[in-house]
Amino acid sequence: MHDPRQNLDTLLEIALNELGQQVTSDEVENWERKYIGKTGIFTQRSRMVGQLPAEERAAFGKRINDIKATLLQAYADREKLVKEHELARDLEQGQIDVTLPGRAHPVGGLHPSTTTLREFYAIWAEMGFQVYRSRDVETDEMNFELLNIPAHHPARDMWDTFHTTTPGVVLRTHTSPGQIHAMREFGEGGTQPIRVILPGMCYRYEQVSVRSEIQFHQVEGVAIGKHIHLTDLKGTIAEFARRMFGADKDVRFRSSYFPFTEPSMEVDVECLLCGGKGCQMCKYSGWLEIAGCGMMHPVVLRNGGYDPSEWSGFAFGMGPERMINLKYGVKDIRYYWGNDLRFLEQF
Ligand code: FA5
Repeated sequence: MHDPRQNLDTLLEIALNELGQQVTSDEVENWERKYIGKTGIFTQRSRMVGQLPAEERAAFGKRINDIKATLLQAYADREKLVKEHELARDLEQGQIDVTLPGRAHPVGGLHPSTTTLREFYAIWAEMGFQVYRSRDVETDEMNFELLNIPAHHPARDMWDTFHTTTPGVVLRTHTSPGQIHAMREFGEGGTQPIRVILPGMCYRYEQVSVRSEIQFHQVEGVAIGKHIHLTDLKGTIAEFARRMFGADKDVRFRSSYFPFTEPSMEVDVECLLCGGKGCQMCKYSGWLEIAGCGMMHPVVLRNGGYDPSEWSGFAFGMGPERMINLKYGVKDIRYYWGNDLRFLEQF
């Protein structure tokens, strides 16, 4: 076997040169196997140390170790460089354009009834009315009796009622029982003025049609004070209509009947579609109905704890769904609870 020291410098130069030409991780790995791996050229040389005379072995061992250290360092440097290049190339080739718009997630919106109720709250709040919520399930007494509608009264026919299995307990047919709750809660025994609106769901056992649902919202309003007159009621409602439908819209009051108000009226607003000329929506009358209202009946005031010889008040009840119909020309009230997104997404 030839001298293990032969051509060591040349070999080192060749090895380093060759390393400089390896451009992929695989090539660098092959280089490592060829020169410094288990069976690599320099490893084999170092194993041949036994063939040298004893006094020369230490010097050779040191030399070959220095060479191997140089090669190991060069190998590590090259490997790092090649890996960095490969990473940069992978990143460039496998690039994802993060600026592309993603898939849109469907986002829910507010139900048109909710939006309209909020519009109501804002308008009435500006006019000094606070929101008071009362229950959906009522006693017959609250829903009818205390509102001056005794059991025998023919006016009960105006409200087709859902009764519960508990005798005397009904789903409220209107928000008017809230009048009694509000008077009793805020009136402090009939000594304090009140201005509240009472929004909420009402239920009626009636034939479902384009105009009538078995459940719908109402917003009741109550104002009680010492000198409240019919003119206050008319002015307040007209102002509400002006803010809700626009300053150019006229309102009119027609006499009507409710057992809990005296006198009673229905409120109409000038048709939003034809401006009063007459069209299909207003059934060629030029007017659209928006509320029932009146001066609070003395019996009702008394039931709420007020002395009607000293106190007076007005009340009204509006249906937001029918109002949205008017405002947006919705032709069928059944859409509101029909769960059809094609309808709901239009608002
Ligand atoms: C009442 O319920 C009275 N409590 C209103 C009132 C309050 C008068 C205070 C005087 C003083 P009416 O039954 O007309 O009145 O209903 C009031 C409003 O509720 C209607 O104008 C309408 O907008 C709405 N409404 C009534 N029934 C339905 C229904 N089936 N579907 C949708 N909206 C309805």
